Amino acid sequence: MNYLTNNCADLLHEIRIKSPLIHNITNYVTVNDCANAILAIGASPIMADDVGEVEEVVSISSALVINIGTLNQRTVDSMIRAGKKANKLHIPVVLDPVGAGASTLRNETTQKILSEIKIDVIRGNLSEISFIAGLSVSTKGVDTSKADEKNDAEAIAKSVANKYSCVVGITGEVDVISDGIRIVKITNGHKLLSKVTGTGCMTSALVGSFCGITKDYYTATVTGIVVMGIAGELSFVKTREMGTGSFHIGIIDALSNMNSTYFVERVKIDETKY
Ligand code: ATP
Ligand code: TZP
Ligand code: MG
Ligand code: MG
Repeated sequence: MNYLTNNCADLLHEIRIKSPLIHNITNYVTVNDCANAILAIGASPIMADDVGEVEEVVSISSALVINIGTLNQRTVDSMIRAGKKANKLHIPVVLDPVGAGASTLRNETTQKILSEIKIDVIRGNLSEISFIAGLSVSTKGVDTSKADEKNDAEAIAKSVANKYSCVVGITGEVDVISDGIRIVKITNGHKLLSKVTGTGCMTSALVGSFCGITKDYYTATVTGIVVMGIAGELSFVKTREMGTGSFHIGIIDALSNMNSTYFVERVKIDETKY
């Protein structure tokens, strides 16, 4: 077993002991899935987006996840306030730039968040992260576009990680994670994961959960993304005849049964040092 697999497996064990509180400012499409994913992996969710309470809530949390999926003028203000408070208190901040590239509000908000808050991890699809890298994207709303799939995920992850001094996780059929120096590729997952809305949001919520128990955000990001991939594989084994509704619920079941043994047996990571 290599050291990265070993460290990820340790985090998986530790999260159920520490049960960190994870503050989410997220969207109304997948909010319940994110709360259940966080609980299933052993952490504790709080969804709070009113400007009147976000600073207090983030102050008692171990990590903040900002997801712009259904952003509006009111929640953007909350995101900025919560993010600044988290920075002041050295609480890790994860950004899921849902639909970045799709509208002026999403684009300007993504830029505002990245310029006013120190983000520790950005997790998104290739279209969203390509937009952040400054490439022109042919966006298809919140889903990654076919045309952007030709982009070089490894180069983009590395350059965005360096630009914002953070960890970047680009998910898809193959996931690519970089901290600007290291690059890891993950081939866990199942294609049905792209047919259920919220699997990306849940992945970001899981990444946030692991960031709540370690300062090693690179390992936390790898752990969160691999765990979602394995949950997809295990859910498909149980629900293959049934369709995407049962597959969706099977993901939460698999997360709740996840342990270091499943992790070590199934993990498919390939790390390159540059
Ligand atoms: P998109 O909107 O493009 O679907 P997203 O934000 O929902 O993006 P995904 O890229 O779908 O995020 O990632 C969520 C999880 O699904 C990750 O664990 C990823 O590895 C997995 N996944 C997505 N597509 C596939 C695929 N074609 N094959 C295997 N796993 C996949
Ligand atoms: N519209 C706004 S947010 C959202 C949709 C469909 C959910 C996106 O979730 P994910 O995890 O990126 O599929
Ligand atoms: Mg998806
Ligand atoms: Mg997404």
